[in-house]
This record gives sequence, C-alpha cells and structure tokens, in this order.
Amino acid sequence: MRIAGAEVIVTCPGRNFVTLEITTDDGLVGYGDATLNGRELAVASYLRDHVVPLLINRDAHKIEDTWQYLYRGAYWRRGPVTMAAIAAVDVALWDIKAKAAGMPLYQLLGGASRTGIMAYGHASGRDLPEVLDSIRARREEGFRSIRVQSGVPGLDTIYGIGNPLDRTGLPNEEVWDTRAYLRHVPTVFEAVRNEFGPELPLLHDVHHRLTPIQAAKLGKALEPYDLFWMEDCTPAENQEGLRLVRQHTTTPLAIGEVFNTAFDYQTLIREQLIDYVRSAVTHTGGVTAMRKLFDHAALYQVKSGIHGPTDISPVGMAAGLHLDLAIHNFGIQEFAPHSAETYEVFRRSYTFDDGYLHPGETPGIGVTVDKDAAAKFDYEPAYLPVNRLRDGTVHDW
Ligand code: EZ4
Ligand code: CO
Repeated sequence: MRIAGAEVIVTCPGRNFVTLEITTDDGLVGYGDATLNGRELAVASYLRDHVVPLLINRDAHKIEDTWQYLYRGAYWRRGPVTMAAIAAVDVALWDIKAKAAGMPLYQLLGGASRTGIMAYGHASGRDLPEVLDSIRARREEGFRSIRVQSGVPGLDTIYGIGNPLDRTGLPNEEVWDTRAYLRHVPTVFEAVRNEFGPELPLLHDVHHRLTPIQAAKLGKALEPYDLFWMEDCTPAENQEGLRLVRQHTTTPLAIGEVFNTAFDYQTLIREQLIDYVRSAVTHTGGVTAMRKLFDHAALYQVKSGIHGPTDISPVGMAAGLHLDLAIHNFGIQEFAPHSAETYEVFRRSYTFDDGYLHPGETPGIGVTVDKDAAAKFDYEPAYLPVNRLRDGTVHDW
C-alpha cells in the first residue's frame, strides 16, 4: 500500500486548525493533526514544502521507518514545528493502518486496558461565586474531575485562559502579580473544598508562572486541599529545578504540555520529579513517540495526563484517546469540548458520557474531515496573550 497523495488543510471554524490528509493507492484516507496554536502556518509550510513531497510513493505501512526518516533525515532535531509535522504524518499513517486492519486504533496498541477514560473539565471565574457556579456547570455536564482557575483580586484577566480569536492582529497583553496570586489561590481551594467536600478530584494549572521556590511554597499551601495535580508550576526547560519543588511538597505534579520529545522529560521521569506527563500527541511526534514516552514513564510509576485543550483538533484528541484506552499507566485526560462549528468540520466517533470518554469502535482513529465544511472557514491570524509583570517585564504566560 503506497501513499498516493497528501494534502494540508487549514481551516478556522472558530479557531485555527491544521490537518494533514494522506490518501493511499488503494483508496484509504488517514488524518493527522498539526495544529500549533499561534504559529499554525509555520507547520503548514513545513508539511507542504518539505514533508509532502517526501511522502509520495512511500509504503504507507512503514510507520516507524517513516518517523525515523522524517526525524533523523531532517538533520535538525526536535522543536514544536518539526514535531507537530511529524506527529501529523504519524497519526495519519496509524489511522490508515487501523482502517486497513478494520479495527479502532486502540486494538493495534494492545487493546483496551479500561472501559472508559476519566476526563477533567475546566472551571473558571473572575471571583469566587463565578468559580463555584462554573464548577456546578461542569458537574451538570457530567465531569467527575475539574480544573479550577480563578481571577486574582487586582488583576483584570483570569490568567492562563486565551481568547481563541482576539481578531486584533496582535497578541493581547496581560498583567501579572505573583505575590497576589500566591496569597489568593489557597483561599479559592479552601472555599471549593468547603462547598463540594473531599471527594471531587481538583486540578490547578499554574502556567509556568512561578520560580521553583515559589512553586514549592504553593504546593505546600495547597496540601490541605488534596489536589489531583498542580500543573506546570515552573518552567521546566531546566528539569533539575523540579528537585527543589519535590523536596518541599507532596502535592502531585504534572508537566509538559509545551514539550515536544521524550528527552524533555529525561530527568523528570528518571528521578520521579513529576507524577503526570502532559504531552499532546499533536505536539510530541505522534502515537509512535507518545507510546515510547508513556512506556518509559511507566517504569517509574509516572502516569499520563494528555493535554486536551480546544487548540488540539478532534483528530489530535481522538489519537490521544486511543492511547489513553490502551496504555496501562493512564492517569487522566483533559477534555474541553469543541464548538459546534468545529464538530461540523471534524466528524467524530468519540463520546463523552457520565464523565468518561471513549474513542468509539470505528476503524481507524474515528475522525474524518469534511473538506467542504472546512473550506467555509478561512484562516484568521490569532495569537496567545503575552504576559508582563507590573513593571513591564515580560513574564511567562
Ligand atoms: O494554554 O493549549 O492545560 N491546558 C492549557 C492550555 C494552553 C493552550 C495553549 O495553546 O494550559 O489551555
Ligand atoms: Co496547561
């Protein structure tokens, strides 16, 4: 079975998505997600200009060989643009292989290790009453685990929540105050626990805004509220920085949504400095690379917590769900439902029922792209916000 064609689809049904469609000479079609929020066209060009020409006529079944060919063959390694492009090819080829086998992808990954995939939803509000209302709304939708983000008194925006399409043409700028945040967050979790009791799993995303010693302080302060995890508590390019956090707190740690290879986790996993791996299939080289990463993590009792914001397309989401169902060291899956417009372009077989996701039984990954619908939504430039301290210094967003 040879690759006969490959097409890059850029569409904006409420937010931008980049999808690779691969077709084979015997008529099978596979899809891979290559969406890199705020830098979408760089990946589209990487694929169109430098990868698609290499794919034509290759054996569609040779997934590992194609992965190595694109990774080692480029000479220039790693990086979000390269790894998102490789991920799109990899997922499209797994989609095709599973369709050729007549099975949902999870069967090719070893079969189901569980009956459903525990998902967590997002609750956020400018103040405490809004936060509590938002948690109630997620629970009514069926979520059994909830990430809680709150506005900080004195700051205008609820931090870490980007506007998918700001249409200003330039990134929004936000203001940040670390001391105000550190004082406020424990009071939010105290109130949430008082309202909802000890059972509900609660998560929190720090979005890389603290130094290691500040992160250690927050982790300790949150211990009474028994978090499921504290996410991206400090930038982790310097993996050794997590030793300091770990020495001071038993709050579980999740890291890695901005990482793109297993190497970014080497020290974090080997020294058991984190509890959950946050990579997305879309940003970390696809199913092939993620499977290796999770198997490595399993040796150290580190579990999965696949990134699932709405800037991962339903194609990327579905690929993650097949892994979630198959691997032994599954932890939790982030799930932010897409808009009706997005689901009009991306037809999915995955389901969300009573707090649990399932990829469905359709052969392949179970998502197809309606190209006529996609063509109705032209690409629109959009950026994530940029963050500054009160004195104007650029800070992590
Ligand atoms: O801000 O995916 O845990 N989820 C997150 C996300 C990220 C976006 C950035 O594109 O932190 O919402
Ligand atoms: Co995050």
